[in-house]
Amino acid sequence: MKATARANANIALVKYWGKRDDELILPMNGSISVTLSGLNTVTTVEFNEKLRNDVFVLNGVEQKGDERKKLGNHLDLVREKAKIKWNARVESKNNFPTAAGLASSASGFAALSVAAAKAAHLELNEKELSILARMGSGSASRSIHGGFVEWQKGTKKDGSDSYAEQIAKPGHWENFRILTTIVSGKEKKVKSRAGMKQTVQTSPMYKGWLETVENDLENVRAGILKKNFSLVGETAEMNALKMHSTMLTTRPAIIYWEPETIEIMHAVQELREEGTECYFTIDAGPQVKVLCLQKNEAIVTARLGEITGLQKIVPCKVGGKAETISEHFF
Ligand code: 2P0
Repeated sequence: MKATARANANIALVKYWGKRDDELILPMNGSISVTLSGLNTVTTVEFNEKLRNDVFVLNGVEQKGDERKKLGNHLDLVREKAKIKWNARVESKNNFPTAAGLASSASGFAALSVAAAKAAHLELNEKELSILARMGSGSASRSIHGGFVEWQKGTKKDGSDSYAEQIAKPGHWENFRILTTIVSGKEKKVKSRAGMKQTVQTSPMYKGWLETVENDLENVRAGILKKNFSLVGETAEMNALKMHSTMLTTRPAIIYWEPETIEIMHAVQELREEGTECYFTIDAGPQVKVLCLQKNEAIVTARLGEITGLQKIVPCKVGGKAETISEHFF
């Protein structure tokens, strides 16, 4: 009862920030993302009757405490569905820094869900996999799919209508690029889960966020289908700034930006003023993702490369869906 899956990270163009149900992980608003090629998590799961407890090894380090508990809770969902009681050994590797705002939980729970379901011989369709991944981490619901993806917030109490669906296939927009910058490999101070809860409870800006997000979803959805880069980029950049203004006005304030984060934002604005179209978006961390088209990739990369403190630029195309693979870690 062993299986391995690989899932890509995703970056939201319209963000998920805030839950209406903490237990089932149901969001306050819908979100749209693009799946990233090359930034992935690979996870092997084996259910084994000889194991006395679940074992979780992440990037070569055995996890205890909260991380193992979260994993165990997620495996329980699979064990319940499959009617099995066995514990599992799980080994997982990210090819990018964990918990630095590069959505490791999205690719992590998507890969875990696909691998665990297969190892338990569950035949789940993509909707069921997205719901399962969502219950591990909200953004993971989107990493089940490739291409451009929308996670419907849903309205039902049981969460059965809150899952992600593909808006457009990876091949739909071949020249769309996401340049992921890495300015700090440090673990962030405020995890998304705690941060978004505080925001919903205390930010006076949160009401404005909810009032405008539907319009952002419409614009980004339409922009993707028409391949209107300006519409997608402008809306995504403003949506990220709106989310960060709710974070900044949370009590206590959540400031994810580092000096380099702001330098990159300025560089993107300058590039635009000079006629090179590009836009930024930022998640719950200091990393900036710069959106551009292939024709401008070299010029944007060169400008970002001049910023000291910027450790790495990872260029990504639109990536594919989560899938099982045949090589296992053990
Ligand atoms: C997103 N983020 O849409 C937003 C933008 C961060 C900022 O989804 O509590 O790790 O596990 O559901 O999915 C990060 O939050 O939070 C996130 P949980 P998750 O990508």
